[in-house]
Amino acid sequence: MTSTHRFPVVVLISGSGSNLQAIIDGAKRGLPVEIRAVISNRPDAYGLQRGRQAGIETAALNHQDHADRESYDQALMRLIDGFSPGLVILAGFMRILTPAFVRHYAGRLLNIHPSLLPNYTGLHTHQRVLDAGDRLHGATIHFVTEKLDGGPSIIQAQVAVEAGDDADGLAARVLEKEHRIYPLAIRWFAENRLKMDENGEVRLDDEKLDRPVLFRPHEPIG
Ligand code: NHR
Ligand code: GAR
Repeated sequence: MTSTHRFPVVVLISGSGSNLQAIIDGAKRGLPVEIRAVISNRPDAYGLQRGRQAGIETAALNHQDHADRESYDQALMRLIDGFSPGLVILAGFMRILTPAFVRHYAGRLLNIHPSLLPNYTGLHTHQRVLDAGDRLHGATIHFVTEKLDGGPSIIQAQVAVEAGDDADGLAARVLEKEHRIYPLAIRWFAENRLKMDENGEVRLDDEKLDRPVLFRPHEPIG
């Protein structure tokens, strides 16, 4: 596929960037996106190296260099908009975004969250799932709205909690699923099959999604 058929995206990260890598690898195998830039709020994020290695433009915009969230988010918006993306992808981006930022990208801002939302919004989800004794965990792709981890969900993948799991082991199994579902949701968006309207209603192939699609690895979906 030529780059003119590819949908322009910008990916925001804070850390390892394994979800970024899944998108980079997907783009090499037909995921119809052009990653215009990888941006990190942490200058030492390993994901910036992954981006450079793939020949993608990278930038670090350190939140510590800004007086408050408003000024940081204004600078981040200017940086992102310089790449004219049709979609902004949060991939392990660890800063809460201001309402002004979220509104600016309304309907074109996705996040991956490591839990079965609406359960376990916020941080440290794996340990909290273990502490609660849950037997089912997973990951969710959702549109970002002003409500933290509260925007409408698109697709979820489930992971069984095993006896003797610790947070790191559980996180690793959840990550494997994350790497499957994020490229899928991004493909739907890039192919114009997935939309969120002004009322926060999500449509996939013109059907209203009242609950997220459940990822089933052995069935051909998408
Ligand atoms: N912003 C808005 N407005 N809405 C959402 O749904 C967002 C968001 C920004 C990020 C990702 C989210 C997650 O998937 C996300 C969703 C960071 C924090 C957090 O508390 C919480 C949720 C998420 C990301 N961050 C601390 C903060 O003060 C900083 C933590 C750190 O730097 O390690 O911003 O879980
Ligand atoms: C992923 O598990 C992602 O779901 C989670 O951070 C990890 C990033 O990994 N995101 C959050 O917790 C957002 N608050 P990665 O950098 O290897 O993609």
